[in-house]
Amino acid sequence: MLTKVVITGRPNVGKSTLFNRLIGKKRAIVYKTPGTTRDRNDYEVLWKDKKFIVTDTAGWNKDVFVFSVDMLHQLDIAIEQSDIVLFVVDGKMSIHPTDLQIVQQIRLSKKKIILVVNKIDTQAEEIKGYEFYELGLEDIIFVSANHGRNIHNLLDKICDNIKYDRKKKLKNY
Ligand SMILES: Nc1nc2c(ncn2[C@@H]2O[C@H](COP(=O)(O)OP(=O)(O)OP(=O)(O)O)[C@@H](O)[C@H]2O)c(=O)[nH]1
Ligand SMILES: [Mg+2]
Repeated sequence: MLTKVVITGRPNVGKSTLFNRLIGKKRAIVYKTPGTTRDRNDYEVLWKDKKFIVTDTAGWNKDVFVFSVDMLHQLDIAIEQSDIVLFVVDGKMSIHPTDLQIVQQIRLSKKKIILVVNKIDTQAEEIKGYEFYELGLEDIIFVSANHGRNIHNLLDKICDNIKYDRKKKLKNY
């Protein structure tokens, strides 16, 4: 079984843009309006000697500012079906109350979490992203999905958490 990596986070934080960067193609729909992605989107990624499945989750289009029971349910399903959670936040904004709720929910699952502070388009903007350390997550990375900034390091980080390598897997067949 390949490691499953799920991308989650509030609407409009850049999940689909990040997904497209990770798979190296424009496949997920990216749009300025929050709630653009309606369905889950899966793709296999090969990076160095590792392989994993990445999933872009649907945006929560009902009410962006209130974390509803329905959103919680969708989040739970996404987490349950994953091994590693990429929790994406908008580095151009401050921590949103929903971000806190999402972190709490992922933590309960005991799944591996990588906090991806997106929209850090330049080195200078990293300082702004430091406030996300307050979420208390160990693994944090500052990226720009739009510009491809730091995406290689994110791929390395994901792969550091994958136990087997592709060669071993192929040998097993
Ligand atoms: N400046 C900047 N904008 C970005 C970056 N990544 C994404 N965006 C913009 O953020 C907006 C939303 O991007 P999406 O990838 O559709 O966001 P999403 O989280 O998938 O949105 P939903 O599917 O609606 O939840 C688009 O206008 C993107 O161009 C980035 O690294 N920097
Ligand atoms: Mg999307």
